[in-house]
Amino acid sequence: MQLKNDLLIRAALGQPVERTPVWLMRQAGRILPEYRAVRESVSGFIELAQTPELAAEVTIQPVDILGVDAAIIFSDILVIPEAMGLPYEMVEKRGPWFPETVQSAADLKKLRIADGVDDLSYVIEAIKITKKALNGRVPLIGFAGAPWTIFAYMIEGSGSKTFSKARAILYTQPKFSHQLLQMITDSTINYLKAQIEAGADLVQLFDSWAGILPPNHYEEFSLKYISQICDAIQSVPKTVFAKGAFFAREAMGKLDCQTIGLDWNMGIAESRAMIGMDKTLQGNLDPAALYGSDKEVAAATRLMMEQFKGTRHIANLGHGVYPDISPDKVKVFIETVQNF
Ligand code: 1CP
Repeated sequence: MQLKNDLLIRAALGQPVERTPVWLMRQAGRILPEYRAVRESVSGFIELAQTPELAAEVTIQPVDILGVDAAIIFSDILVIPEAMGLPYEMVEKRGPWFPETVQSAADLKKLRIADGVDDLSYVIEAIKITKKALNGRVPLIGFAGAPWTIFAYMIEGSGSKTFSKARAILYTQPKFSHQLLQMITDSTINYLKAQIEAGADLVQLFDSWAGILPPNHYEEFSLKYISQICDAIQSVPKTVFAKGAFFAREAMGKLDCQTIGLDWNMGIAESRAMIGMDKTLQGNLDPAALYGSDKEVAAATRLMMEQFKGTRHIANLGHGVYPDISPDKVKVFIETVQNF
């Protein structure tokens, strides 16, 4: 299926584009009343994510309603631990929770390397339905968590401000840490390959907890595994978004991927200098800028666009859109990019 709007893919590959493509991290599951209506028709996030027709519907909503240049498949990064044998629950208003966690090498017996097609068939089915329904209007982004971020949830059992248990284990049980990270990496490669086979046009790795590691541990316990994933996936463009990993930008410039995501703390000119000219940069408006008036949102967006001007760029926020942002402000952001 030929894409009618392939701006995202061309921008990722560093090919000429008529204008900068734009999408938003977390565009599918947070801000739209139309999303909440679908969400309320089921028991919760997990049922929604595991019902391919509904997952496809909420994936496409931001394309129809907001006019973004890409869709991202509705799922979560935590489907990987579940597919490896560690199920999670989504606790209303609190987030993910794992009844059982992994703490030492003995626990690895509970786990298996996930097969992307069999263990995650509901995501694969949702991608196929979405691709058909999109009919080439915009590219579909597949995604997974980066191994370190998934490891952090598997050890901790929930979200955490510090993920101190997960960080402690890197010091106390480095061998076990590497064994678990390798199992997550192998599962993620299988999963991303299955997503691509089903129709994903580009894939993104989310390393949401990159910024809590010291640089040496980031290199040893995160980048090493991200690098394996980038090397294993060759058929579509890859984006790596490592939130808070300002200290690793030079190293990220050497990954076998096309795009590096910037968070809003990362200076644009400085990041370009560290990462180099042969990567596309994605980002990086402060999500809080969307609390401003229409005029203020447009001005902040134009300031960001000016700073990326003339180099490879995919416009986005510096992290996920906040749940209480008005869809109208999101539209101002999108239209300002598209008219720039
Ligand atoms: O929002 C979308 O565009 C839909 C797809 C999507 C994506 C890309 C969801 C649905 N989750 C994610 C990624 C994700 N999930 C990340 C990486 C991006 C980021 O940093 O924001 C992370 C860290 C998670 C883990 C997660 N899932 C959290 C954070 C927990 C913490 O540590 O504080 C939470 C709250 C969830 C739940 C979740 N995921 C997605 C939705 C729609 C929800 C809400 C669940 C509900 O409706 O009850």
